[in-house]
Amino acid sequence: MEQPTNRVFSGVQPTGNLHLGNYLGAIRNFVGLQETHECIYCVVDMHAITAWQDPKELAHNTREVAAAYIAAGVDADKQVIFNQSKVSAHAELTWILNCVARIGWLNRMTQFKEKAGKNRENASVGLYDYPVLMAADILAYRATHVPVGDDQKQHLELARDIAQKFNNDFAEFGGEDFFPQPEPLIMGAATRVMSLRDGSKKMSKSDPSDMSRITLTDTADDIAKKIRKARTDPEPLPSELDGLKDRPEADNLVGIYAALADVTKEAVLQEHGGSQFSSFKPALADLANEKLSPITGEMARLMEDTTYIGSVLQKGSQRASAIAQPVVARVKEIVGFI
Ligand code: AQP
Repeated sequence: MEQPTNRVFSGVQPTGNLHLGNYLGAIRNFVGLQETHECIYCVVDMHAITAWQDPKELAHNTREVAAAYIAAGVDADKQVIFNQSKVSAHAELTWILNCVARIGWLNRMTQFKEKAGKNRENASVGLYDYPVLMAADILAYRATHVPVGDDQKQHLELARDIAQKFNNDFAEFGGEDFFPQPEPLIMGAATRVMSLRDGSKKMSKSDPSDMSRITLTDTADDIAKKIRKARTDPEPLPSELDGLKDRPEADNLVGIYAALADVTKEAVLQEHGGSQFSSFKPALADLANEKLSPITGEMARLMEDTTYIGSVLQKGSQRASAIAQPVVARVKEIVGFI
């Protein structure tokens, strides 16, 4: 079985409130990679249900993530866009990889600890097993590169460990070098966008405060208001990167500006160093609106056309299955299933 050398896989959960962190940390990078890689972009609805989702909202949010991929610039004809639950290879491979992964490895996953919180006994088994499903997502396509935000780094390392252990455990049965070691691609000036209300917490879909995030459905007024009210300190912006140390909120806004303008944080500080937030924030709001409004507008247009989105997901899932099913069939042979 031929091993691809430049196959990208990534996904976003359809859990609503798609935000600037998802865009800058992941979706925007998906677009650039299609120039050089074969890309498979998944709407990971099976991951989404590891926490309760209203079924009607899940369906809407699934279409919305697909619309965001396309509106951001992913070519739905050339690349594969689909939702995870339509391709049974993900679930099938997860079971086999569950038997490769070790409980001790999963116990170290910080995302589970954060998401389960104090009420760990009441978290779903799916939430605990989330990283193994993620490994299966990637390995079912024998993907070589995975563009993600910084928060997913640990899960990627686990996927690499699982791939390595599978290859070792089954080396003499045809498993040697079967799975590649997927490389994380953590790109850009905003690999971890922080909450607008608290510079120590990442911007997230599940934050109860809508003011903590800029979403891909926000209007220009919403964006301006959220940035105006973003928490900051009383000092003006520094002119050097060093001056952002111990100023997490300032650092975050500068990082967002840099990522949106596609320049370095140093370049932003060269231009805005010495400015008060009262002048930097409106400049950031204008830039955010300039970059996001074409995407927001196109997403809204696509969301009106459920037939089109449905056909993209349908066609994408057939193409995804055609790649993943032979891989899973080979894995089954390797482990001895008849
Ligand atoms: N704040 C962020 N900064 C940069 N990248 C981020 N990503 C998420 N938050 C940030 C990246 O977006 C991709 C999709 O994420 P996801 O939807 O699969 O799950 P998540 O990481 O759990 O996202 P959220 O928004 O933070 O959801 P909740 O609130 O449910 O925890 C991933 O590549 C992720 O790295």
